[in-house]
Amino acid sequence: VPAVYELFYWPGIQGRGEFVRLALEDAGAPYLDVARLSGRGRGMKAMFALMDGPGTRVPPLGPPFLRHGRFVLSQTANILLYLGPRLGLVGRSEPERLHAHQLQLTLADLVAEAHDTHHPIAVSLYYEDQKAEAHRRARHFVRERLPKFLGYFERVLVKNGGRYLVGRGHSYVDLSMFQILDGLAYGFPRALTRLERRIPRLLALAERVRARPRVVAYLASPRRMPWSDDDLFRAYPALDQLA
Ligand SMILES: N[C@@H](CCC(=O)N[C@@H](CS)C(=O)NCC(=O)O)C(=O)O
Repeated sequence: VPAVYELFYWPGIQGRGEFVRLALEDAGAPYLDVARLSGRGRGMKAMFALMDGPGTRVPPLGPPFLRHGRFVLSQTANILLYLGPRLGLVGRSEPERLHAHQLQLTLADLVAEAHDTHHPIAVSLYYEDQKAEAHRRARHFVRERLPKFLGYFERVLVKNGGRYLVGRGHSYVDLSMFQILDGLAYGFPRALTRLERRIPRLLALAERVRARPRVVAYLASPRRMPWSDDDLFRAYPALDQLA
């Protein structure tokens, strides 16, 4: 019997865990969202115990991480590199898998830069204690970095035929692109609206992903947590300034 997938991530936010959740959900894979459960071997305590546990050969610096049998693996893109072939969410050839990974790592860079708009100086400080720097950082993000990243992914998509970001079919990269556009619509609605006509194929891709039956079911379920201002993307209007 193949071991059930166990995801470990902060309960209460979508965060980086959501890229892994979406893949598991879209594939209809049995999994446990361990830190959100209670009982023996579950919850946040279990998450911390595993991070520092003697059985964890290479400990993660932080969540998300995945346990599959006795194998523990962290880094979002790395987890998806592992899950992709097992869930049928990437093509078969090595070049295609590595290109999917390339795109996923680039999405992770975008996620980090979006995060750093509200935490430009230190993750350990509140947004309120780094507001001036946050505003300055966000201005460059919205004007320079976001158009660059989204323009890049639009080009990649068009070059690949316009339907999928990589290979000949749906992949975890398409799911992650959907998730990021959903987060941007929450955190940077004005900036995204301004860019809309430059990324028509990406937006169409996100709508196709949103309409996938298992994604529809997942988004309507209590397993999908709402966006909030404790998350990667935050609805701070001061950061969503175009001028
Ligand atoms: N590059 C890693 C980043 C992981 C990460 O930053 N995790 C956050 C939560 S989303 C965390 O709790 N990190 C602990 C820390 O950096 O101290 C990934 O993509 O998985």
